[in-house]
Formats: sequence, structure tokens, C-alpha cells
Amino acid sequence: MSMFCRQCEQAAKGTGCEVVGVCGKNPEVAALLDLMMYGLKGLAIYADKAREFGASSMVADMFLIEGLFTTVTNVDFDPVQLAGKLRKCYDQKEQVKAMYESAYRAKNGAAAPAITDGPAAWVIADNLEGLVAQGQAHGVKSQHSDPDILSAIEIIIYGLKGMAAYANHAYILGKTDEEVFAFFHKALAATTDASKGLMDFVGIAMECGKLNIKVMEMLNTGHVEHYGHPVPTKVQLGTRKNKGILVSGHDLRMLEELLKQTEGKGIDIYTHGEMLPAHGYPGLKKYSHLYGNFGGAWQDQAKEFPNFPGAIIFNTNCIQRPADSYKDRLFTWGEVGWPGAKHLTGYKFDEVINKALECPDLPDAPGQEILTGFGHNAVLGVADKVIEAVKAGAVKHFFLIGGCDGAKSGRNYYTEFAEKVPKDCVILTLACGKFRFNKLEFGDIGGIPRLLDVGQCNDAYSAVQIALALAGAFNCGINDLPLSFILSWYEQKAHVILLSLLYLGVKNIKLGPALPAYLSPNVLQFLVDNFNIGQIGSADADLQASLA
Ligand code: FSO
Ligand code: SF4
Repeated sequence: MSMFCRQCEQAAKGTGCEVVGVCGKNPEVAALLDLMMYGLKGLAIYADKAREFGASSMVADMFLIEGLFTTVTNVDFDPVQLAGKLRKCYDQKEQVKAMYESAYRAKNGAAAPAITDGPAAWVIADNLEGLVAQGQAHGVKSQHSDPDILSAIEIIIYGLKGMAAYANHAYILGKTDEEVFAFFHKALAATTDASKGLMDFVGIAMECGKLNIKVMEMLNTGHVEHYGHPVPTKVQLGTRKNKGILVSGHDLRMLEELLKQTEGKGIDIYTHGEMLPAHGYPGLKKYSHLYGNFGGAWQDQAKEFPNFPGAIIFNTNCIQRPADSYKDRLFTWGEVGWPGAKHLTGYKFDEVINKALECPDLPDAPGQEILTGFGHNAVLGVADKVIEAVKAGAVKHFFLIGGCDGAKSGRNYYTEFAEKVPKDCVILTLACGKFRFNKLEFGDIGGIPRLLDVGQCNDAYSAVQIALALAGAFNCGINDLPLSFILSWYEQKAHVILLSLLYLGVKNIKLGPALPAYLSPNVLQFLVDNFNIGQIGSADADLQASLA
């Protein structure tokens, strides 16, 4: 059985995974995920049409977002779980179809024209084998025969996947938005519309970047309303002697519920990877058993988790194949799935808590402390000081060195770059790429730390707010600021943030370690011509170019 996927930075040979995913996705799972995309397009087509008649369904709107999130890299590898989600997808599509047809009839007094082919007409197979066969017939390349249009369609689809992950987190915090739902449907339906041309799709991709800013803002508001503005906070690394649960992913609400349920139980809670910034939120740091952060970025989990003898739970990506040594104490939650790992739903964490209590104590091995919590509120709170420092020449340049980490050796570039940034420059960072350099000592400039951890990948919103405030203070555009974007990407959330930056008109971004395999030569040229985006080169040359 073969497969084809090139949605993440790991795409095999820089072109696409065809035998098995570098992420661990096998052809069966790849086909089920392709079928999920096909089914979601069918759902979107009907939801888009129903909206024209003022009809919508919150259940279907949210399912579409969860379904897209499911297809993000390193989220769901469980064929049985995926088959269940496909059944739900089909049911939702049929329900929205019925909703549309009745809204149409009510308005026009006649039956809606039937859609007899494409994803809207999909009828679900009744067993796993059939689902896999259906998925194989609707793979990535089947979406368009023109390589440039296919490239633009993939840019939109991966953008929608990334945005769905953020929209899902925002929903969990009570934030939804009608314009966002409508865009998901319109954009996904448009990818099946043969009458659309390349520039139509380029326009939709830019709109995706725009809407993603709104979604990240909703998520930011949700975080702040629930947990307060992040404040600069020292985070303990390593472990201490006690029972422990390690929480990986991005979801703060899930962490909060677990913190509540473990209070007074003799269990310490540790963050992993992108959960690190949780320590900066007043509403979470108030729990004294939120002890510290264990391990580095996601790609080191199989090497590091055997050294964490407690229970481990993933609430979002990036999960990898678990080693046997910790598989029996690994739990998944939300859209995450791994065959054989116990999946928890809702906010009942008894099983993971009981597992932690059964496990041996963690070793008494505390490490150093690092700083997090420099969201836009904290940074703009000292804006006067920062602006003064720039005016006085004490701060010459800002670098946003952010994005995802990954396994490739070329990612050492980011460590080297951060180390070589001159002492009179400030580094803003976010997402899991920071684990490459966040334990290094950068010092400060007149009390302003030289390394400011803005937060998770979605806190790109905060970074944009900081950049906009600086631009306002200096009465110039973002591109005129002494600010360079040195970005690393891995999966679709980083991709949609890139679309947001392009929508904001940010130019001269350096992206790496490799450029996306789904950019056709012409589409890449378009991005170079319009945004002067470029692949990272050598740290020295890129640094020199930024400071020139
Ligand atoms: Fe990293 Fe994974 Fe946050 Fe991504 S943990 S790679 S861009 O999921 O979302 O930064
Ligand atoms: Fe390959 Fe990335 Fe697709 Fe996994 S998600 S199959 S690593 S391109």
C-alpha cells in the first residue's frame, strides 16, 4: 500500500512521504486522514450553502474544526479512533445536507438541486478496509492536476488545519466566532471548485492568514480571561522526589482541570514542550504542585520520557511512537490518538491520576531555572524602557527567533544564530523551537532580559502586538523596524502563522530548515517576488544581512 503526504517539514527527501511517514504515520492511517479531509470538504460544501439561507449547526461547525485538527501532523495515529471520527463526519455531512435542503425548500418552495458527485456526494464505506480504499482514491494529488493550483490549494488546506487547532483551543475556553466558522466552510468548499483559478486561491490563502489572526486573538483573550496575563516567571527544570504527571501539548484548560483534580494528592504536575508557558499565567502558577518543566521539544520525547517514571498525557500534538518502556503510562486526550495508548475524554482524569500514584517516585534531580511569561502585556508594560533603550542606541535590533523544533540537524542553525546575536540586541522567541537555546545565559540590557519567551506558537499573536506597538511608537511600518523574523517551521500551525505574517505584509522572513515541499516553483517565486521570503542560509550571513 502506498501513500503521499507532504504537509510537514519532515516530508521524505524534501518531496513527500510515500512509503511510510517520517512522523510514523502508516499508509492505512494516511488514507483514513485523506478520507477525513474529503469528508470534511463534503460537510463544508453543504454548511457553506446552508449559511446562504441563514441555517447553521454549532455541532457541525465544531466537528469540522475537530476533524481538521485531527489531520494535523502528529495528532491522531489510531485507525480505530479515526474510523469512529469518519462515521461522525459522514453523519454530520448528512445532517447539514438535510438542513440545507430544508432551508432551500422553505425559501424557494422547491427541492434544492442535487449534488451528485464529489465530496458532497460521498457515501461512507461500512468497514475499515473500505474506508482505507476510499481514502486512497482521494489523496493529496487528486485535488488538482495543475501543480501551481494544487500548491495553492494545499497552502489553504494546511492553513485551515493550523487555524482549526487554534480555533479548537479557543472554543474550549468559550470563544467562537461566526465569521470564522463561515470562512472555514467557504474556503474548504472553494478548494473543490473547478471554476476557481490560481489567484482566487492566493486570495483565499491571504484571507486565511487574516482570519487566523482573529482566531489567535480569540485564544489569547480566552487565556487571559481564564488565567490572567502571563507574568515573567522562573520555571524549574528537572524533577523532584514525588509522584508526577507530565502534560504535553498546548491546551491550558486541560492542564487547569488536572491541576484542580490533583491538588493535595501528593502528585506534582510537570509541563512538557509547548506547555512550558503555562507557568507564566497567574491562574495556573497559583497551584503549588505545578512544579516545573521536564524535557525539551517534542522530537526528544522517546529519548526523554523513559527518564520520567510517572504518568504522561498528551492533550495535542506532537505525539510520536511511544517506546515500550513508557507506553503503559501514556495517555491521550482531545484529538490525539495512538493505538494502544489509553484515550481519555472530557475532564475526568482519575485514570491518569491513579496511574501516577501507582508509578514510582520521580528522581530527586532538579535542574536550572529558566524564564517565561513575556507576553505582550508584560513586554508593553515596560515599553517606555524598551523605546528609550532603542532611542539611546542601547538596543540596536530585535530578532524574533521562533517556531517549531524538529529532528533535523540543520536546526542547529537556530542555536548558532541565537548565540551569535550581538549583545546589544534582544531576542523574542515563541513555540517549541526555543528549546534549542532557552537554557543559555543571554543576560540583560539595562534590566531588559535579552531573551524574552513570548509563549506558545499561538502567542505569535502577542509577538505581533509587540511589533505593532513598536511600529506605532516609532511611527513606522513593521518592515521599517529594526526587527528580523528568523522562523523555523514543522507543521500546519506554524504554516498558518506564516500566512498571518504574510497577510500583515511582513517581508524578508527567513524560514527553515527546509522550505515546504508543497510550494511549486512558481508559487515559491510568487512568494519571493512579493514578500522576499527566503530559506535560512548560514547563521553568519543571515545575521549580517539582518543587521545591514
Ligand atoms: Fe511545536 Fe508540535 Fe506549537 Fe507545533 S509542539 S511543533 S507548530 O505542534 O504547535 O510549536
Ligand atoms: Fe511525512 Fe509530515 Fe506527512 Fe508525516 S505529516 S507523512 S512526516 S509529510
